[in-house]
Amino acid sequence: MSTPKYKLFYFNWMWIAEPARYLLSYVQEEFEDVRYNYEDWMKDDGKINKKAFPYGKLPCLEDVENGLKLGQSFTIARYLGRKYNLVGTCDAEAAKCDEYADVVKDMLAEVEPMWRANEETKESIKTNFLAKTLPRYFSVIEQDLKKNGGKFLVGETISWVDFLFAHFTEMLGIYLKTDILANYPGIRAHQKGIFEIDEIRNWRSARPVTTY
Ligand SMILES: N[C@@H](CCC(=O)N[C@@H](CS)C(=O)NCC(=O)O)C(=O)O
Repeated sequence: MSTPKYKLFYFNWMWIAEPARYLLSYVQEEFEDVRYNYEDWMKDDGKINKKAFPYGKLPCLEDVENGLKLGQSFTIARYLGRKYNLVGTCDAEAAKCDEYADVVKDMLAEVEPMWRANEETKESIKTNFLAKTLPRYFSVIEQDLKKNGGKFLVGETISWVDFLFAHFTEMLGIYLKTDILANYPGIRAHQKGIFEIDEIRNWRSARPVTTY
């Protein structure tokens, strides 16, 4: 068996590591998909060497060929995008990829406090998100997609942010238990198009089943 070129370390979730898994599947690079048990990680009993990972957090991508151990999920996805020419065709397109990724980051920053919030706070975060945050960003991206032909967010070819955006439009819907794409047929079609790519469909049917 050949040694995989990459090791991706995360928990047994999709959440912020899944765009990297999509990208590695799309470019058909073998990777070791290392999944820690979150409860074991949080025990802090020294059995897991957290210092081996940047900032003691996950995900971490190890690029075996050059020894790089990279933290920060969006940086990991962008790194793979750069390595495999999935960053648009000019600086302006690369910047638009970054812009859409930062939109996702803004949305995540609003919903992530729900993990630790009590029921009442959870409900108010969700209500605010669905009423204000989502329309603010999705109405723009819906139009951008339309202007761009519907298949890809940026330019005429697929980019790393297509995988990231398709993943989070699905993940946020699951997390909020709401059909967040009901008013955004263009974003729904974009997500469907990305998930129908052979390599992505294959990964989605082979990956471990997890809720998040
Ligand atoms: N901004 C970072 C966030 C990383 C992060 O907070 N990861 C969480 C899991 S989603 C983690 O490692 N939690 C365990 C810990 O902080 O010890 C990224 O996008 O990678």
